[in-house]
Amino acid sequence: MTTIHDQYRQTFCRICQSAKLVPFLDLGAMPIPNGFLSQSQLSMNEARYPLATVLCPRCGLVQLTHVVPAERMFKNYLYIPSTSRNLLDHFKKIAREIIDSAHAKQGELVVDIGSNDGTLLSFFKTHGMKILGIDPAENIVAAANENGIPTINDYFSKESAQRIKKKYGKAKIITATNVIAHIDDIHDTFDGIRLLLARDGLFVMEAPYLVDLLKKNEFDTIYHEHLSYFAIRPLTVLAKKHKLRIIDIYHDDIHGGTVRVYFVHEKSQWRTQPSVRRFLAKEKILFLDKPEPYVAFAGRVARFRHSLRKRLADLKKEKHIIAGYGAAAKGNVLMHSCGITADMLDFVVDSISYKHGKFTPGNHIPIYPEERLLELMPDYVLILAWNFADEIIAKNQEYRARGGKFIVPHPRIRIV
Ligand code: JHZ
Repeated sequence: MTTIHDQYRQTFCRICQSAKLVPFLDLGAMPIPNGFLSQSQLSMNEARYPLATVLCPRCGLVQLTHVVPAERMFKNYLYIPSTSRNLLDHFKKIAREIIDSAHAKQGELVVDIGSNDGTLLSFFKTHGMKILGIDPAENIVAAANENGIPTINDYFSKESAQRIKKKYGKAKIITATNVIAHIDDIHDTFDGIRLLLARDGLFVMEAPYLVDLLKKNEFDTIYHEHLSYFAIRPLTVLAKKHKLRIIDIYHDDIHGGTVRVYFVHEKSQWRTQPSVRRFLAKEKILFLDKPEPYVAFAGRVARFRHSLRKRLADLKKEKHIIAGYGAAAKGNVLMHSCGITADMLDFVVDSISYKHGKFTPGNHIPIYPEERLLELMPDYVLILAWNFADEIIAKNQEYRARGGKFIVPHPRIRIV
């Protein structure tokens, strides 16, 4: 049964307030993708929310049409980054790089917005920085504090930034990885960043890059938590509105293609690097503020949805056992939008212990620890956490040696 409630429709662009928003993809109503269920919740009515996107041609921001209240999505959160070797290496690398770029000295303050279990901050700590996290997820913040990562259980806002500034002083470095896209009132967040950032400080955000999303058909990274899908141009508009300036940009393969964007106070001494001009020029050539690339993308998505469903249905007709790997939020979007039900996918394995014994939202597929893969030996494994496909395949050589096959959905469906 479909009930849609307590979300609201976005009628103005989140960054530039333009009312002219162009729709281009509608994936239909579905449960929030991190809304994993316990056995006792299976019989309850699950709320479903629309999942559709629009482009703002004025500033170039791609955004969702509907906003689900943050309280519903982030208060009790089951996602933690620290179970991926790749992510740990990535965070270790960027902590070092950011410290070097900021010319930060030991003991200066680093604040991480949406700090989750404190993985990124732990690397700043090993370099002798003073650290502070802020995150709304009660369950995860408790664990972070127990593990020696001082973390405030709150949303980052102008108001909480004011409190942090009063108690800890200004921050030399502020980081925000995979969280700015999750925030509805982005102007309040940027007001807070401006207020808390030291005069010569660096604010570094990471977010999935819109160009990768379009190019590699990563439509399943579109979900309720991700309210915005960033290219650089809309970020320059946002920075300007808050008297900040983008000075450097890096691209990484993590999460299917991510940009790391360095912001400083507009009037500070920092020199703007050529990378900024390069990214903006590339985006211009791709016509990212015009509807055409998005219409083409929507067409590719429709074809993909049909073909993945058909592939799995054919395998099922041949009586194969199929499992999913990685109970990722994006995996739930993939399953819903392709119509993959519990009679097509027998179970999902995942490395995060919080998810074990739970069921995927909407289609109610049981989630087991990764170790059960060899015990149950499905014929095929659909990699739902496809952004970690290489890591997952590499650590499951025994499954392959015994004849098991992986299905990798992106950038095109292939069997390994
Ligand atoms: P993963 C999250 O999305 C949530 P999700 C969030 N909204 C966001 O913005 C993006 O990240 C970036 C499992 N796994 O990271 C762990 C294994 O089982 O792609 C996770 O449940 N074995 C903040 O949820 C899932 O896969 C492994 O070896 O789409 C991966 O989820 C590895 C590496 C992962 O994010």
